Amino acid sequence: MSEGIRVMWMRGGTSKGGYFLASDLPADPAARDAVLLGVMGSPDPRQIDGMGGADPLTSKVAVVRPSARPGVDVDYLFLQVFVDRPVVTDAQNCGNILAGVGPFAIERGLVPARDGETPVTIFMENSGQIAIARVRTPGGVVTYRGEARIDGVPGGAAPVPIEFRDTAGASCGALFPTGNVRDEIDGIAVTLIDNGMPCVVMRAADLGITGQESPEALEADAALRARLESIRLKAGPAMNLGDVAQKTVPKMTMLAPPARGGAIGTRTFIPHRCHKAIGVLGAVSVATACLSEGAVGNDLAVLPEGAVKALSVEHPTGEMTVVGHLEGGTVARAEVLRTARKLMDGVVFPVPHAPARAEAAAA
Ligand code: NQM
Repeated sequence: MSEGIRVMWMRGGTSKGGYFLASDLPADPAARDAVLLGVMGSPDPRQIDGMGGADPLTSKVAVVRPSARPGVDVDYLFLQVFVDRPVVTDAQNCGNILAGVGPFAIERGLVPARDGETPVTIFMENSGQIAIARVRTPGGVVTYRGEARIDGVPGGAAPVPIEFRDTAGASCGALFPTGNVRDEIDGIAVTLIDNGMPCVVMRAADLGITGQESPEALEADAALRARLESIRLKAGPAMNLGDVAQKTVPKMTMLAPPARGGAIGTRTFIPHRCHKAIGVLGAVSVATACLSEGAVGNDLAVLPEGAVKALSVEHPTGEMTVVGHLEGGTVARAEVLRTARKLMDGVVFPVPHAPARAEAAAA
């Protein structure tokens, strides 16, 4: 394809990617994915011929359309474009890219802005769940400026609080898809959990690390990565995800006691690169494990009192606070604070013949 495609490039939380109207992309998923590989410049470890930033966190796409569902404003499909493989997957959701969906939908005229703040109700197609994002719109215009700070992003921006409902078991069918709060794989105690993101939760100490190492140090540890992948490939079918060799789920989170006054320390492989922070729904799932009696993490976490639990989830570049509302001992809904920023709005020119390149690279 030699013609340009309309796109908005945005930072959503601690991720970055292209936001498209569904009507601006090919309707056929294979043709769409070929275009998106070309947009990002994949497969190539440097993504030099595209917009991707040579990191899974900056090789992301949101496809947004008006929703036909009652009470819902827009449908959002998240697509992860692999950096170095010719693969585009919808097998996971992304709560960071989600933070830009509300502002994008208002800016593209899909949702009328109110004066002050505009709630945008979003159906997340990947997991079939609803999120409500509150976007700051003084005078009926989206503003990205503000004082809200999230770790992993320099400076302040307008807050985008997001509420998640009914996230339990979205991808795996149940919060604890094996029916157990704790299992064992390769001799390691694991909690297999899905509260919006399928995650394998382990104790860092059980894998011979402190859980305070840098992402670079952990990525350089080939033996650790091999152990994690062995556990992940076994966890996938056990979590009703099937063969996960070519999937970006489940995420692999190693827990340690908090080191900076938070509730829990985390290091997360997503699943082959170590996250510089932690994913949003990943953090919701990990926080839920910490709040579940008998789960890995429940005995490590420093938990606040009360039915509304604000858990500060520590990660390599700071922390993310997940507010869990408990009902009957389980997390009924969760909230996180994110920010987003429009970086550019224009036309992208994907590398032509991306499918042919993709096949050549896969061969
Ligand atoms: O868990 C990274 C991110 C994510 C996903 C990943 C996310 C989430 O930081 O909801 O946000 O785990 O692949 O954007």
